[in-house]
Amino acid sequence: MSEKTASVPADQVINLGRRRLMAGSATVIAASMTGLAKAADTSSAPPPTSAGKPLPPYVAWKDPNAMIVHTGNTLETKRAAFGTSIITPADQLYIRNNLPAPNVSIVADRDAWEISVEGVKNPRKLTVKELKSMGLETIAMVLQCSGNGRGYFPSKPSGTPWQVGAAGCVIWSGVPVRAVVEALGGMVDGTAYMTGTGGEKLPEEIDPKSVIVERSVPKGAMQDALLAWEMNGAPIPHAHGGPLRLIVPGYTGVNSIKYIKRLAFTAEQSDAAIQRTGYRLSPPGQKGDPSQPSVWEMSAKSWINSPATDSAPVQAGLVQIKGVAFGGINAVRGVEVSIDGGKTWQAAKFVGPDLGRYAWRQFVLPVKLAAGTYTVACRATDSKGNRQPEERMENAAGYNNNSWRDHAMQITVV
Ligand SMILES: Nc1nc2c(c(=O)[nH]1)N[C@H]1C(S)=C(S)[C@@H](COP(=O)(O)O)O[C@H]1N2
Ligand SMILES: [Mo]
Repeated sequence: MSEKTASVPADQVINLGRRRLMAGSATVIAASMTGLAKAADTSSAPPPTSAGKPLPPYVAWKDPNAMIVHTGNTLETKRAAFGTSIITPADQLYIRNNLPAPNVSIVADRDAWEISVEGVKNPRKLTVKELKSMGLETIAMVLQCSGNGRGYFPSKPSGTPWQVGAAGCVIWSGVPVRAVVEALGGMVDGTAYMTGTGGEKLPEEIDPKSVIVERSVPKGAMQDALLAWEMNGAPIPHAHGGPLRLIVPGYTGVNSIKYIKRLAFTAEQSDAAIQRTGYRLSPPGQKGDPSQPSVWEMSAKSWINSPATDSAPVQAGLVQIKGVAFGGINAVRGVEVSIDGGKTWQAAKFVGPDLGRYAWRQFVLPVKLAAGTYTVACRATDSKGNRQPEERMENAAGYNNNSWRDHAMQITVV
């Protein structure tokens, strides 16, 4: 990886990689295009989203009214589209690809997909079919891009300016990683990290370490991690990482590797750019480097979805203020709402079932509002008493924004 690319956040490094790839490797591109074309219903062009840009063909099955299409590889859910169901339906879930997805032919025979498990006493390849015989667990989890909320950074970091919608709450089913590790004799001595590698085809003419999607997390994250083949009760869509995805609950999205082909227990973190210099909490103006914290665990966060600024004006009277709250690595304990820009707060009530530590909860606060303009905000508290902060933590790439002030909204009541 060159000095020049080392200074930009991972989102951009990878885009740069793709540009190089497009310039240099017609075969790889042609191969990935074939995949896209096959995935698409080519008989009719996808309808444009209400934001304008049409859905890319490989996700033409998404709900065009729910999505904001930033680019072909970055789609977010509209704030007003998050309903009151706890679970985000597949057709409304955001998409973030650091590299073009592998050919869709990889889901033709899902059970045949192989993963290489390394750094255990008896390393070996396992098919999805074999994994299915080794255990089963289901977990509801907030999948959230590290850059969700980047759009509120006044410093305008490079990368997608996500607002709230690079997140969803999804149910995953698969085998617990700890069951696989146990079946293969346990981790080798000296393991400190769990490293997952994505199954994308890499361009041939550039250093694979500069583009490969390979992330390491502390080995303790293994306890609740899954190798999942099902999302919301159906085989994981190819676009969301089918046939097999590593799920690391409580960690930001980048750590949950799609189409995983290798899971390794390692003494060191991966030396891939996405781990070494990408996804680091660098001080503003500084390059990412391995001495800075990696973007791993998520913290308490919440936002209001309704009334939303992008929906119709609100009628005076009793208004139900609704939103989602989650604790990240810890369970969410409570959430408060303010209608005066954070001067005073009232406890909101959770609605619907509690799907566990890593899920979000829907909340509601009924308030009587007279005509006027209000700044509504919310702040979550996790089970350890950590409260969502007023201010974002400034960092060069715009990661981990959980500032309640940034997520506050002005609503007009008529
Ligand atoms: N193999 C692979 N895994 C990946 C990525 C990727 O580009 N390739 N992107 C990561 C990032 S940055 C995020 S936020 C999530 C997005 O998951 P989704 O597209 O299913 O919403 O996947 C993560 N896992
Ligand atoms: Mo991400």
